[in-house]
Amino acid sequence: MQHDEAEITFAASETAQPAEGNGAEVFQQAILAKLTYNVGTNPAHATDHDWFTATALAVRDRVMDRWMVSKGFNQAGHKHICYFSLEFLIGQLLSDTLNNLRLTDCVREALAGLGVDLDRIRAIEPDAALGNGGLGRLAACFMESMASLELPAYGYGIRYEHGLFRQGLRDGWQQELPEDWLVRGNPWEFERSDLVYQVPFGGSIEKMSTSGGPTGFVWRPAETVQAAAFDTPVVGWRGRHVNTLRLWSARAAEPLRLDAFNSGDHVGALADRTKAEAISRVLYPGDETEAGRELRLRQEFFFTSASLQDLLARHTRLHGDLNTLPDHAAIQMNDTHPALAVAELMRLLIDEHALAWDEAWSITTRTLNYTNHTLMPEALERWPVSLMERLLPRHLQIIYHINWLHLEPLIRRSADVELIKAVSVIDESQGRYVRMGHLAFIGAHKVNGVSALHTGLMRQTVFRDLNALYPDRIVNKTNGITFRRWLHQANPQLTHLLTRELGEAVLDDPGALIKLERLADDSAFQDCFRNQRHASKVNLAKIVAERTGVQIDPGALFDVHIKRIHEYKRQILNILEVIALYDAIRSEPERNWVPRVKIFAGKAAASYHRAKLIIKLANDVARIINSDPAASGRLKVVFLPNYNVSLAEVIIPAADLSEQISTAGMEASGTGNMKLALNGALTIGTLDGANIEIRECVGADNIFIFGMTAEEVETYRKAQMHRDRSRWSPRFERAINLMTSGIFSPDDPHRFDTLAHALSSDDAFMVAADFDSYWATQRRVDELWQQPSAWSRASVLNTSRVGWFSSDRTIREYADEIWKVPV
Ligand code: B1H
Repeated sequence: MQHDEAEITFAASETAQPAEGNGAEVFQQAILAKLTYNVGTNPAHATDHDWFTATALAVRDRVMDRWMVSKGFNQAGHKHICYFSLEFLIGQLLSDTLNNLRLTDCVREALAGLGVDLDRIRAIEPDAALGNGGLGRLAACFMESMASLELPAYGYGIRYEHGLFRQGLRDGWQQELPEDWLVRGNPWEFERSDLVYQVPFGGSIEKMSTSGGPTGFVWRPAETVQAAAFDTPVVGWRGRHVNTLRLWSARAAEPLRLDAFNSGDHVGALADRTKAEAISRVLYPGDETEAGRELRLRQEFFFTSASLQDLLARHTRLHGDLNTLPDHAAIQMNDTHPALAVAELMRLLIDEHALAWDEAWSITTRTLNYTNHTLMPEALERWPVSLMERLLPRHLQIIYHINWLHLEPLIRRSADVELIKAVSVIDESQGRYVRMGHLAFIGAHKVNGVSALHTGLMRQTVFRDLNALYPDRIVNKTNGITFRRWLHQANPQLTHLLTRELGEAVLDDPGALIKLERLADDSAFQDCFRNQRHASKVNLAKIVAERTGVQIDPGALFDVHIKRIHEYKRQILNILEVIALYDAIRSEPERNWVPRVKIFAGKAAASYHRAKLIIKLANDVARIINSDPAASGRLKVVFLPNYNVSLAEVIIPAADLSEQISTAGMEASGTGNMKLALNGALTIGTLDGANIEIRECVGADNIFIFGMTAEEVETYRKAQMHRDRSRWSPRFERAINLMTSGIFSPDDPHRFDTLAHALSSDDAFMVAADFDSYWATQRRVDELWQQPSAWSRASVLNTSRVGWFSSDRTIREYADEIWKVPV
């Protein structure tokens, strides 16, 4: 969507401008002014952090006018998108903002004139780590793409005081350390002290009118928590459009009970405050594991309710009639975490705005949409009915009625009881639970999966029966990533090469990357391509040395496995291959082994003991191999601590091989796979998630596919073959024996017995079954690496052919088929 230029000029000239122009000198003055008047220091005494804050504030000024114009545009009657997400994994913002405003060089020069190095001060910015992994990062990429496509959009979430924990390693064991990104202030956000909503909890409901049906009730909550808004501008490409990320912070309605305080109960006086503020205190660190805790439900309702109240207030102010809500707003629920929106929107419309049930239901189901991100049973949210009754009694009542209207036609036509049980929002198989996926599905206009395979599996498995009842509701929207962050900003060396060969247009149009294909066989270009990659690898080697003390050779093959640690992602398959390779190197030291560096990074959920043991295994294996002269120059193993967005930005441009080796059918999409391929890494992967579509784009010759397909996994499981140890290959057996021999854990030889036991009793993730295929495919990787020109060709083809994975494409599809807004 294009702005009306006249509208922009008019609105911009109405507002106060910061000093005109973007020259380095002007910027220098602006930074100095911020340093003096906002930070309160001077160049002689300024710390790097002071310089960072002053720079961020000066840059932020350049966003304000366009933000105001965009806000006017967003509210001028255009349909807007509200992206509801419990996670926004943003990372740092200074580099992103500078890149999108095309101000990086200018600010670098301005700071250099003041004796300050931009790279040094931008490293100081803490990551906004308000997410666990792919789901949260997707939300951040989508926000950036929506701004870049000039699509009116708001992100809604929680302003966690503490984001995802910092990962430390003590003797190879993960330690969770608190993360405190806000302690030194956040220069990007604006507190909207006038924007506060009341979010009720608990209490009881009363029937007010004698008429039957679900209306005419009042909820008398026991407690009310305030949601206070903090806004962050989301700057689109070339600064053309700026959207808002609105995050809610929780506060007590009554921060201090003065009577209690005065009578000497100083702790009790603050009890309400402590309880209320707990809601936005910390991000739940579980990734694809059911949190199932009361505080989590409070978080989910808190942000959903505040966001809906905000949306309805805006709509009422701009348009009056709530019946037109679906014409002016589309809400996207990022997984089921905001699925209470179905009941809360109904409650607000019926109880607070006096609409009839049918009217309210029509509005709700035309406004809400739901994205499913996982089919793993343990990640499907269910809330005990008893908990919901206590915390959200009115919502439970509304959910029962929704469920009744949903099931009644089936009951009337005497449908099969098993079918009714399967599609019911209430799971009564063992105890009583509210199935949030079902609620979201029934309350949504469209339901989408995040890759072609995943969407197909949604239709066949978890949502099979609901899909039969609502056959057009499920659609596929394969994930994407923003190239502004994951190519232009993270990899300036490659970007420079691309613009040199393809012109600046490649920055605006990811489709233009395809023109690189003609250079894939050009040896001079291949040299340039290898040179820029080498520079990134030197940079990563330096960071590895600083953070782990391990020296790695930038000439070796960098084999990278970076993501959350989870059994289905199969880091252990990779580690067992490392063990087997080490074993082979020791038995045949004279062979011409390809020098490899295995690089791991990722966090494990704090309570996921097996994942934490896998981290320890990686570290133990690394320690032994890295100190063995027999492996020297051939194999190194590195576990880089505290994987986060900023570290990903350093690792990805330096990766030669991208490990995407989940058990087929289990990784809904993956997005790291796209980032790595875009930056020229070849993928070794299973036919899972978006790997399948990556293969279609890059061509089967330019990707290493191995292992069972999702269908084969199903068959294998049904035949119980994953429980059959006699199927183990000798090489796999030997790797397991080495793991449990104590050579990697002489201090505790039995340390990894539980891992081995899990693999031998119930190899749920098919590690043994896929091992030989993985090993053989890794040897094909070795062969290709030994032909530098063939490797570079494949690498160039990866970069040139993955333009389709731009999140701009994904957002266009959502806009077109789900939100029905023009782009
Ligand atoms: C994904 C999650 C997730 N799927 C529960 N599900 C969470 C579930 O805190 N929780 O309770 C947190 C996260 N995350 C990921 O979404 C998929 O595993 C990836 O395959 C996918 O690429 C990503 C984005 O769609």
